Amino acid sequence: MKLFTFYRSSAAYRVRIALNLKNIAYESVPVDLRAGAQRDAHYLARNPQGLVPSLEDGGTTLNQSLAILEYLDEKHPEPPLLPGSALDRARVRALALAVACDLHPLNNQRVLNYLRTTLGQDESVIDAWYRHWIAAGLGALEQMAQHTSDGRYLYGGRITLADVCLIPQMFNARRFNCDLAPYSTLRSVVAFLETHPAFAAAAPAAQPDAP
Ligand SMILES: N[C@@H](CCC(=O)N[C@@H](CS)C(=O)NCC(=O)O)C(=O)O
Repeated sequence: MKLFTFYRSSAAYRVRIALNLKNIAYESVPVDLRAGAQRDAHYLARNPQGLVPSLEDGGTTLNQSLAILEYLDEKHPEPPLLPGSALDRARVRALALAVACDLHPLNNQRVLNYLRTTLGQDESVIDAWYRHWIAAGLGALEQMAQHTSDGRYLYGGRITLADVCLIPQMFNARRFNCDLAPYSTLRSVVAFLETHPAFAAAAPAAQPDAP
């Protein structure tokens, strides 16, 4: 498999964690988002949205990290990223989607660049935007986690899709110096999981394209 990735892309980070958890060997192909490589014609032919990650498997390319995660889980079921019952799966997906669908897209590079360039906003406005959506997203997730987490995992006493989405998002929030003090449950999960070998090897600093 080939993973088209960027070291600090949180969506790519999710897929790296899953590949590591499942012990799947892959080649990293860096796409430099700072240089706009995601908009090169070659890459757009692979991923018309101009976003990382993309995963090539057996000559076919897959896009969208959540779709890729579920594909990997179906093809390589051990260890599972989703629990056994329909109800538990729905709850895990709700946690994962709160990050991947509602929080992350608002603070994506292209959204911040649009505010900065097309709409002419200065860095203080960009920062306020970023922090606002982090606080709204993580605040709600913390409330959810207080009902579902044992302080080590977001849901159900084992690693799930929800943790795979949480850890990269918390990395991003730290990178932008967001105040994480209000999210004690989320911080506890991060502290527990970030030393796990699959998570540590997927971290931005451990990537071949990291500066
Ligand atoms: N929903 C997509 C989001 C992918 C995404 O937003 N990737 C970001 C990096 S985390 C990206 O490629 N941004 C490039 C840009 O904004 O130009 C997924 O989960 O794969």
